[in-house]
Amino acid sequence: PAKPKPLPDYVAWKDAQSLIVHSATTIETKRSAFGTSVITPAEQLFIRNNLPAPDASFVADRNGWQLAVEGVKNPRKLTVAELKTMGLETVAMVLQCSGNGRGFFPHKPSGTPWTVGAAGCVIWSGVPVRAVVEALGGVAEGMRFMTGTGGEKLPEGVDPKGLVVERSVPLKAMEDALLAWEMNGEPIPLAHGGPLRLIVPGYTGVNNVKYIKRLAFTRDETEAKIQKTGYRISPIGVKSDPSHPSVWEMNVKSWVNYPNPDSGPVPAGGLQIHGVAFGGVNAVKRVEVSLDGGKTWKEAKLVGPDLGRYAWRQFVFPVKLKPGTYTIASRAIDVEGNVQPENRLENDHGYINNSWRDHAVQLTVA
Ligand code: MSS
Repeated sequence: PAKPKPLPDYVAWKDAQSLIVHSATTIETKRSAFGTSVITPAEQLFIRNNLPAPDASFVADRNGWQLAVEGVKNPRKLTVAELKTMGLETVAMVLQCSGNGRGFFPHKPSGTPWTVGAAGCVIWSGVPVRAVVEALGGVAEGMRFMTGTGGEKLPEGVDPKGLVVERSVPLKAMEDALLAWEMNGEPIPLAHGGPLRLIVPGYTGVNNVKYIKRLAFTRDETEAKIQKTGYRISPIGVKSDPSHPSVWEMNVKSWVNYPNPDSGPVPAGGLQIHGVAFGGVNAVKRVEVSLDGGKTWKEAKLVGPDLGRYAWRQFVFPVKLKPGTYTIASRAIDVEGNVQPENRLENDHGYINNSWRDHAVQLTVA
């Protein structure tokens, strides 16, 4: 096997053993590294940057970081210090890249071939966007989207629209959105968007804009390339354009973390199959496990703390297995009755894969 790539400097503090370095800006958590205590430690959390990560000057004065709020009755700039006086909420949330599971698409879409590890469940603290909007007189009339702009310095001489990480989500997403400065009990690491990040619970990774410098309520979606033609669901072979649906809300999904492709053959006897399940914007209701590739299913046990509708649940399925080979799959059902499907939604860029068949694992019991 190829020698694993070392961690790039800006994330040298991460746990190399738990990670797969695809590139300096795309780093995945190993399936075998996900534990069973719900929260993903920062050291193990995946990284995805569309632009190179900014330098440490961004977090030199965290409280002095400025956010411009526009599209409200009284637009103004606010520092993080001011935001901290305006409200405080905490949310546990699955942060998942739109392309998580892309590695299972047989047409080999361009982009990182993530399997399960472009995801984690993390806790964010910050001020509710609602509270900020209220303090600034409310959303201006006719606005339909909430648009966040990443603070990366863009190279000169190029059209900023082509590069800027700027995403629009439907206005209703504002209800549970946060402007967060803390993750898992610490100031948000620069690599994960400190000093200030827009958190849109239930929406895929790209909508959670790091180092946010502008929050605007807008009539239309941004013209930025990452929104206009990027992160849309188009048929295989068809270039995405604004007529294709944007990647916004996550869908119901689960996968088994143990056993996994790294765990190898296990001896006959008792085994605790475990994994994670989440419903995107809905809480997950139950999880079923199959040992025979989806022919028969039995209900798994949800274990560990329930950290709310946006977090994932751990599930456990205790079994006693005789020697043989097994195809172990899990299937989540959310509170709205949405069932994780057998098959992926085929699409050119390989987004939002929640197929239980793709995520199944082979196990040999000796
Ligand atoms: N933000 C910014 N500012 N920049 C960039 O690049 N990216 C995205 C988000 N945000 C970005 C941002 C993506 S795309 C993702 S996933 C996320 O982020 C990730 O996160 P972390 O923290 O993990 O790295 Mo896909 O859908």
